[in-house]
Amino acid sequence: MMRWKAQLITATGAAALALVGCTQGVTLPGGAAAQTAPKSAVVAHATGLQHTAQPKRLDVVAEIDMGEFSFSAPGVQGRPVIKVPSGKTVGLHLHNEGAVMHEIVIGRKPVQMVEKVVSGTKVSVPDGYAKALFEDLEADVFFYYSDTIKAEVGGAKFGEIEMDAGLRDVWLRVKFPPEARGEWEIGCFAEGHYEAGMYATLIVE
Ligand SMILES: [Cu+2]
Repeated sequence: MMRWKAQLITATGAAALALVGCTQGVTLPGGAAAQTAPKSAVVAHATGLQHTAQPKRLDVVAEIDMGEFSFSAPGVQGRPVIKVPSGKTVGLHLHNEGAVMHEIVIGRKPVQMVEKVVSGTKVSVPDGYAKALFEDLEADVFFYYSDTIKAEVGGAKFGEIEMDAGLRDVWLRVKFPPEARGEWEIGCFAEGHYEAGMYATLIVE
């Protein structure tokens, strides 16, 4: 893992120099984190790591970072409201910037509650959404291990993606249909995370 990190920093450091000026950042109405997809994206994340690899054929890129215990977006203060267009090919770029595992679930509220026994006491805890976006909608999922090595799952339907600490450069490539328009919530339902405030808003326009 340490070797991988060192390689990534070296590779992105060199690439960043070459790519300065190529990123066409666009602030959408409402201060969203989406931007038009540059040829090669260079985004500074909280850890200082940058990425250069991304799937092909993206019209729009939105950054989603995870940490303890919130979702964030580079350059956005506080809990982000991420706006993406329907009918275009969107790249959702997922970074776990934290020290523990986080998961990402995108769904329509309300949040579903389940009964669990914690320390001998029965409690009601959040456990996902009434409807998860990618249970019906296909996305291509990319796991980048370096700028040039990746795994890709095409046409995937899923409920959640779990990302260990240190796992960055996971991408979802998706075209939102008109019926997906409206407000969604992005949540992490690892134990205690949602209650701690680990959620954000995704609006498909
Ligand atoms: Cu979490």
